[in-house]
Amino acid sequence: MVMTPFATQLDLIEGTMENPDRVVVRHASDMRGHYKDADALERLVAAGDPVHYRVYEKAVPEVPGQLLFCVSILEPGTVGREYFMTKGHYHSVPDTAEAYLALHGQGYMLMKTAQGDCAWEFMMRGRLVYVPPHWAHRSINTGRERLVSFCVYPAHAGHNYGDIEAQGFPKRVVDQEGRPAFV
Ligand code: PAN
Ligand code: ZN
Repeated sequence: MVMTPFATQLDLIEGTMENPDRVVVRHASDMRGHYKDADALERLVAAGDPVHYRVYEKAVPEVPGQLLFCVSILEPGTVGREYFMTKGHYHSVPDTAEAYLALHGQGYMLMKTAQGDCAWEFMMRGRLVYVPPHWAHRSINTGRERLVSFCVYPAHAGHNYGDIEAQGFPKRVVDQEGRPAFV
């Protein structure tokens, strides 16, 4: 049986999707273990546990040949000196890539491989970051506005968060006198 074509409407500045099938909302409390300054994160949780980021997706069958796509909105801010970021993950099927088109705001895509390579790419409106297969990826909002991006990847890729929770990334991105620094 063939699948029926569909369309959806995105707001490229707000980062919202009309009639999403799934909205993932991650609060500060969902980010425990990811920031260096755990006390600063707990203060943020106690002060109202604000939303860190939201991801809007349409559901498609998660099998080879299909594409998953999403828009995500990462709020601006810092935990201690570290900029707000996503959890980050490898794909469970490691040989699957992902393309990220930045739509609004400024930040970085931080990437690493299990072999110890680390890379980052700047994100601003119109920049497309290609995350090759085997690279874990995390987006980081280093600007003062929301970082909005659109991503697309093979629908069977899956998400492996455990390895990042266990090992983190080789670099942290911190505010040094108002500018991002990789430490
Ligand atoms: C994105 C991410 C999204 C949220 O859709 O899932 O930006 O980041 P985390 O999943 O790391 O919390 C993606 O990379 N999908 O594969
Ligand atoms: Zn991904």
